[in-house]
Amino acid sequence: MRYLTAGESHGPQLTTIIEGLPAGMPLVDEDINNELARRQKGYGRGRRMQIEKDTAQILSGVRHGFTLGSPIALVVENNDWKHWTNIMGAQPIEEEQEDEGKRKITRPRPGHADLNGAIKYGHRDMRNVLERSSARETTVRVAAGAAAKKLLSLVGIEIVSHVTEIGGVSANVDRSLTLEIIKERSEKSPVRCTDPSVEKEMMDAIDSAKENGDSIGGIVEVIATGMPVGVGSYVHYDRKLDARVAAAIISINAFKGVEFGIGFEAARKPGSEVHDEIGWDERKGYFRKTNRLGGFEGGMTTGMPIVVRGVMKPIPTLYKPLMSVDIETKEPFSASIERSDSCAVPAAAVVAENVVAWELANALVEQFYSDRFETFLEEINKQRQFAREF
Ligand code: EPS
Repeated sequence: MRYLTAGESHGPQLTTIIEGLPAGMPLVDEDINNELARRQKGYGRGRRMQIEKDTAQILSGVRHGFTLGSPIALVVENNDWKHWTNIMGAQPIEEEQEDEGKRKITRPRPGHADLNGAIKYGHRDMRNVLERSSARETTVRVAAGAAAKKLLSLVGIEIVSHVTEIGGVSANVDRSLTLEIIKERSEKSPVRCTDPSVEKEMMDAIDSAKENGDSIGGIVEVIATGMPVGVGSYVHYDRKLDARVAAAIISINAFKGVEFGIGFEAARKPGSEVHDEIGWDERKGYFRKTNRLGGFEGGMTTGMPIVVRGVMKPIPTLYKPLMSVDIETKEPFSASIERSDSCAVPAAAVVAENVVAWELANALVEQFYSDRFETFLEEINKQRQFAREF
């Protein structure tokens, strides 16, 4: 499967074209819109989220609620576009309108794509970079992921996400919680956290960052259950599924690190406390007695839950800006102040969940016959049975 996204943050719309979902798979607007609504929530977001009410239109590839096998085009309109038609329009503008009409940016914000992107493409107006590097783009990544998530749910794979840390406030992650409870608690929580005892502290941390004109980051965790054993590859570096999942996480705006299972803790422990002992039982077949490796061995799924965490840095757009250099005058200046969120970690958890869903679905589609949905499902179930009886 593949998808491409297009769209500027304050342009008319965001678009994605998805290719490779099996034909005959049920897919309706709500499957996508539910995910889009989840992504818009979360304590710490700025005013933009009050302007937008993200809904996707399915413009191709689906007929009467089922995929056709042809590319699926999804479009999400930007409500904010109406305030930006002059600034972001595709038509040339008169020279005398240039300054006012462009809202030109010449002061790059440290930590953003502004300066490197401007040098890369030769943009003297860094709005040309900012508009596309904005995390607004994650809207349609979630839309694409939502279609993948639908595929996963239809083949018995559940995926959830939650926030484990915000601005140095850590949740006590209870590993005995069921997926259902993680989902229920995180969905109810304004910070998508399963531990109610730290929720307020996380919100206070966001409030104080906002008061100080600052921003804070955090850690999100995605858990997926029900993947068949042996999806991915130990044979080819570019088909190792853990590597693809890691790349998907790091590709989310502002993500700087990723770990599976006990993750970086593995560096501090002996092998006997890192690897998961293998067991067998008649009903389940092979299983691991623990899941410290987070569902992957040798680039392939073990059949245990996939547990992956990503770290998001604080959003670099600050009301208390850091020093930068104006690219016109080369004089030191405070970086441009743009409207922003003080914390987008709860929303980023939903993004992470959906981009991971995409990678898992993609690996399944690649590994199993996938032209017709029904046969695809049968093949996956055959593999599950094969692994149980092996
Ligand atoms: C973002 C800046 C803000 C965020 C935006 C990401 O947008 P604006 O520039 O319009 O205030 O709200 O996130 C979204 C619009 C979104 O949908 O998540 C940035 O610079 O990355």
